Amino acid sequence: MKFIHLADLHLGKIIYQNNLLDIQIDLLNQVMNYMVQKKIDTLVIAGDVYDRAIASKESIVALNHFLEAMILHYHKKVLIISGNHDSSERLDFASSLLQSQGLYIVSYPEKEIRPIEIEGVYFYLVPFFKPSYIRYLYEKDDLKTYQDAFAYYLSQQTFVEDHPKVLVTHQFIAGNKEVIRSESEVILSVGGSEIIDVDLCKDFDYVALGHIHASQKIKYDYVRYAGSLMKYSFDEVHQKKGMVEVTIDETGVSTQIIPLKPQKDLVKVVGKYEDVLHYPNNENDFVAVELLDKQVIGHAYDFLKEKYPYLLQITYQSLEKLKTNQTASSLDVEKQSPIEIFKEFYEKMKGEAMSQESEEIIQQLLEEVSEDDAH
Ligand SMILES: [Mn+2]
Repeated sequence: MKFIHLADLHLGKIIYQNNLLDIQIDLLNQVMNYMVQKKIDTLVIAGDVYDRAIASKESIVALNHFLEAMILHYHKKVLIISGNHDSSERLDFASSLLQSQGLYIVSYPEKEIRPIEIEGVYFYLVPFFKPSYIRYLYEKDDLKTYQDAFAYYLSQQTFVEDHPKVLVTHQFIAGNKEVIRSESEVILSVGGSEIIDVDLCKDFDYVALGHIHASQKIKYDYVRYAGSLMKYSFDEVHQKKGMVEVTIDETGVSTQIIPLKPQKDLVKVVGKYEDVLHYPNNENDFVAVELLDKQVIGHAYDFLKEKYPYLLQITYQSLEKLKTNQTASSLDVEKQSPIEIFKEFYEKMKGEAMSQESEEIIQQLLEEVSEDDAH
């Protein structure tokens, strides 16, 4: 059988005041057309359907239209889990209503997963969860980390042995190599590690991941992040976005990335002001211009905006470098004595030099602190 794996749609996302919904709808239609054309009957969406917990009305309407066309018109099956950006309650709404038609939405981890069998392949849907949810679900107070909770959750399940099985999840699964991250992702765990070892899911035939926005495999060919539907931050400009076409048959599992073409792309244009003004392309794209000029050009924004109507950002490479140098020079603090650093800080904050009296107090405090340290 074949299915399409998508993730991180982030419907209704806004970048620099531009709502991306129309572009996203067009991309979803590209997915639908491809599936119709290739007679692929199952779509898996591995979380972050909406960009925010309180999704805009337009993005809810857009998703409804898409699902209606997919399920009622084309009789496709759609499997969805919620991600860390989705509100589980909102995604859960009416989820049991359309199961008979082929829409499966799981927004809370089930105590015992009920797999969905399609053409002999078993799909296990595991929506995003925090360790606290698993502690509550099984009354196990000792599950502290994401890794603990995920391992325990899987250990409580029974999986089919004699059929291919697919895990769909939205956790930060990582292997021995560094995962390519982007600014548009949100960190799952504040303090503590959110990382889960990929080897916990190595017994599946395919693992459909969501959360990380760069399309990539994790240690194994059959463990994949689909990546986001389109580029959502300027550090993603060199990433290729698309959907994963997964084939499972007697010979095993194979994947193929099918590129998606957004009506407007996110691009970075680099060069000297005079050159950038005359580059031939990208008039219709969301553009970040990085200027190589040594000096700041007055009115650059206005002129560049005429050339690139969707100009979102201008930066200067030389200024960026300067910033880095400043940070480097502030490392000199290591060579200064604590009282010198304190005096400098005081002067910066108060706009005047520290009085002799204050200096003595600080000096005394510093000595007390360093005595404490010595113990
Ligand atoms: Mn995401």
